[in-house]
Amino acid sequence: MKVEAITLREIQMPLVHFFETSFGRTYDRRLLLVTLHSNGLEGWAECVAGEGPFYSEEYIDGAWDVIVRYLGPALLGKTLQSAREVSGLLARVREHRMAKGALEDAAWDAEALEKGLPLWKLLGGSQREIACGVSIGIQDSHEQLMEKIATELAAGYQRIKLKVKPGWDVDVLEKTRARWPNILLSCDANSAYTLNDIDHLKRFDQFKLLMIEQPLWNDDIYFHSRLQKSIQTAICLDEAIRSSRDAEAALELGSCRIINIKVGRIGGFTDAIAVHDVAQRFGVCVWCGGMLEAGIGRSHNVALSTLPNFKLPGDVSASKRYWKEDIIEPEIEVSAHGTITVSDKPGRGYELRKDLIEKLTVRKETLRASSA
Ligand code: OSB
Ligand code: MG
Repeated sequence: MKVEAITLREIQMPLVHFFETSFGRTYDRRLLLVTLHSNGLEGWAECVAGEGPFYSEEYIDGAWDVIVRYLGPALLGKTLQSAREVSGLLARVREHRMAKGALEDAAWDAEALEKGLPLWKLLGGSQREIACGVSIGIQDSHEQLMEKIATELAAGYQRIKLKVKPGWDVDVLEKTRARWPNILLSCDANSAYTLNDIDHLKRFDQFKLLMIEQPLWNDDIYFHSRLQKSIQTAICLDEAIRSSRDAEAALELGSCRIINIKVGRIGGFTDAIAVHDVAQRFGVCVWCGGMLEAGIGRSHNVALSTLPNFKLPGDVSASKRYWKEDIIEPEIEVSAHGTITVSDKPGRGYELRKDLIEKLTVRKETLRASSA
């Protein structure tokens, strides 16, 4: 695969319903799509950097800039045997994992097409049907939240995750458990608490949660190990796990009992698979997180979720929960028992709606190898 050109484009899509976490509310998404052009093939990926640096330090304009200035030039004109070589070529740049991940995953997308293999098989996946859960944001009222939970359970989703923060936590969990005593329930704090909240977090134990996701600082591993010793609820790390080294450190320290894998946060499929493998070695289950992706990122998450240690329902849910119209065809659909069945078609298994993508594009730039 020769990297002849890379196209960046920003598309803008309004969410069907706003999404609120402890770090803020989003109504409209600005999405960076990356296309890698090679021998007439196109590999596509979606950069998961947000509109602002609030989930992590990365954000769409920063990702665009670092790709144009540094990451794109490091790849252009190179001939790759495999997408696995991409991370080595980009390693001189520190961090910027979401930007790197988009380039690497576009290369995986192209490699799957080149080899005529479904992407999930190329990644080493084995599960034909993946289990789906939903992440439900902070709402304007408890009633609105209860309604949303009821809708998702009726749709068949296997696990409900509620976003929490101080002031939107114990009451909300209590109401949910009172109405649905037996569902698989978890919560995600996106770093809204500190060690001063240990007594408060102990109160979560009564709700028999599957896990609490990233309660403490986004970059912390050590203090989560202290917290895990003090609470019964299993901690799941999201933000803090950026590499397989982080995963190993966290599992050795006992900082978590579950890991959320987001391919963008970790910087591409190669390292996401490495985190999956470390967790498997420790006998710890993983699940696939989401970043409010449109269809390209969503289909990549589906492919990753087929690896054998993705044993818990992920945040990989139907396109229609987020978008009036998704940019892929068919859209991601979830069965009445809360699963997605993977396709046997080569590549990501979902066609692009290029006319729609074009219509949504607000900015576009193609980078080419200088001496090509
Ligand atoms: O922490 O998992 C998170 C969305 C944006 C940023 C961070 C997170 C989330 C979600 C949504 O929880 C998951 C989804 O895409 O459905
Ligand atoms: Mg999370």
